Amino acid sequence: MTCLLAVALLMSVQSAHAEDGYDLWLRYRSLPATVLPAYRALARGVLAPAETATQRAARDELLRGLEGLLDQGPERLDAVKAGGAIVVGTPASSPDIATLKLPLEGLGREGYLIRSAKIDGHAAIVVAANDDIGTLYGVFHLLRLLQTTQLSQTLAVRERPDLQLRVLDHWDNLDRSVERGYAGQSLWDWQKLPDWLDPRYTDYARANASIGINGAVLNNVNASAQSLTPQYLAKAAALARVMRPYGIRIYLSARFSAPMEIGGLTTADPLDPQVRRWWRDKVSAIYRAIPDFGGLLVKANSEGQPGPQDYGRSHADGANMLADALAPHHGVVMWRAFVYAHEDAGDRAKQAYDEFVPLDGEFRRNVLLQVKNGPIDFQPREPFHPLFGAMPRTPLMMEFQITKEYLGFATHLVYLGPLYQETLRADTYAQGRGSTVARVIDGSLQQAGISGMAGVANVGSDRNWTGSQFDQANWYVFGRMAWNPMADARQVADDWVRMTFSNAPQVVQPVVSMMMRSREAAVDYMTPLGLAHLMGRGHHYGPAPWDAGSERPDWDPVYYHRADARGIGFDRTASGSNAVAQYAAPVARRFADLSQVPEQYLLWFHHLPWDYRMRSGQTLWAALVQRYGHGVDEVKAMRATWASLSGQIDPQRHDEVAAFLAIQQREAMWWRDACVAYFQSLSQRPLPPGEPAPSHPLSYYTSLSFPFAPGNTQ
Ligand code: BDP
Repeated sequence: MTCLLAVALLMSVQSAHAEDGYDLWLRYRSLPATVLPAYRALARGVLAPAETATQRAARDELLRGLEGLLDQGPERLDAVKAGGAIVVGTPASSPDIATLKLPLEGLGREGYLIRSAKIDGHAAIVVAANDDIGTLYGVFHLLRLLQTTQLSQTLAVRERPDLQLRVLDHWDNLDRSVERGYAGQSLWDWQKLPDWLDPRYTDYARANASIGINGAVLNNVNASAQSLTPQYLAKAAALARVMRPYGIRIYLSARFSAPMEIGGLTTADPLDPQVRRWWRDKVSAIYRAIPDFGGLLVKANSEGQPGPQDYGRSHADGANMLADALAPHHGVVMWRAFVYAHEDAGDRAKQAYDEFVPLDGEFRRNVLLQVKNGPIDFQPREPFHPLFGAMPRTPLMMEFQITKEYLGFATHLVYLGPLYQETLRADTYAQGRGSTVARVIDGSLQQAGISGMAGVANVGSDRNWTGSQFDQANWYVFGRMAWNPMADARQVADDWVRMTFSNAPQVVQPVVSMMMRSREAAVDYMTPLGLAHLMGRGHHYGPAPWDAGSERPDWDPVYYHRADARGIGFDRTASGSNAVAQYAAPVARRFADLSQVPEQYLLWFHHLPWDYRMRSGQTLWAALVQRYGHGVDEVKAMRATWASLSGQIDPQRHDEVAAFLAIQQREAMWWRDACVAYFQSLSQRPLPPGEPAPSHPLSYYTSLSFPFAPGNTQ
């Protein structure tokens, strides 16, 4: 009996601490004994107003965090009575903060200070801002300092975001399927909204606020007009109410033909007065339901979506019509630059630039052009998009993909921090050296209009939110880099590992280093040396470099690698498509010149013979095979590292990650074998010494099919 009771007790304790990943980086588990006494003294109690919903969110988060981290309930103070008070507020909400006369100017609404201070002679930690939302962000920052054991007696943090709009784009459909989603169904339970508000909505908002994300586009860019009907606007309004205290604005994707589909009009021509009136009325109705609505995101005339060009109008005509409807309400249009048409026989990589550069200066002030990081489509590696720096009179907003459509879905461990960093720090030379992409999007280089960054979300209804434990890091790093585009990927990974797994150096160091290598590993086992888009057509699961003959050539891998018996690669120099000329002269020269082009972009810009001599002296063929093998070796190494951490990480998450790494290793091998077998069938070269033959003949790989691969909702 006693024994049974003990087992029952143990089980309940275990389930209370279930480590299924739901808590994300906000786990707030007890801190190491080495810092606990000092931290308890520094953070004895909380003095924070709780009049507004945002103030309550900040105070509750702080209490919740301290209770977990310090392993004891903090005091809720009503005055600073002794040392160890955490004082939170704005000059308006807190007399103590008002008395301190802190230098809050220049911090805007969202910035904050965290300082060690003396109040009535007592040591205190102050979290101060101009507005409640700034204090909420400050509280999350303070909690991060505790979680990562960086709290000290002399705090001097001053933060404000570099970008104004920090937005998650959900590619969620109204039937709850998620385009390119690998984490279960959509979070938004449209059927039960607006009456039932799943508590997850609040946890989603907390997670976003903790990393400074201040916007969410609720529905897929391949939009259904239904999302703009009164029925769905009421549901969106309910979500907006949940997210408002956390500083998150709701946006919607708009289908350009909505006036016809749900408005009964016979045209969606943006210059037609009736169409314009329809949008003005629709936007007013949205603002009646959601007074702080953020604006509309539009994918137009791309991949079959309707748009202004259907009526002979330009992208600027389309965007400006919506901008005019939104302007009186201070809403924005995020108009996507991801446009390409298969009727255009030219290089797909050139189309967005050709389309939009002539329109520079023609957009209203409340339009942002949302540009993917690279000129094709979220590949494991692409050079930066040539539009960055090429439209000095238009605010360009970055679009990254957080969900790993082209990087192994949820089961491959690929940390995207290095990918984001590589793009943001790339030098466009638009105004000479130092014209980084980060400076283009933050407005400091060219124009100081609205600024922003969007990330295609990877969250869904899975318990762990993102489909895997490590994909949480990609949501996290996106938020941190949207706040500060110059944030360091390694430093962010370090914070994330400490908050998510452990502060123990024997965990932090190896896990961070494996994360930092993981993206390069995926590039190597999928698309090394500048190759791109070799994934299976449609679903994008696994290798299919042989794929050809689809309804649109620019969806076929053979379009991208152009391999034959003589060589491989896409000639984008003057002898080919000349896409390279879309970059500023110093960049174009470097990419076009074989002696200067970074090896990582070699086959992106050049078509070369198999026996081309690499800088290492190897032939291109040998280097290609070796890169593929190296990618697989890196995954083996990650797996061994992770295995060595067993016992240092809770078994539930350790087992899940270990199982996923086994999948990744198998699939990395599959990628390597299939690509090597296929390219060898063209190159007719022997494998370099020491390189194993693929496990199966090419016909085996080409015979595989995956009709139910996830995320393919079209
Ligand atoms: C592609 C995706 C497709 C999206 C498209 C987009 O395969 O599902 O609709 O991007 O960004 O990468 O619009």
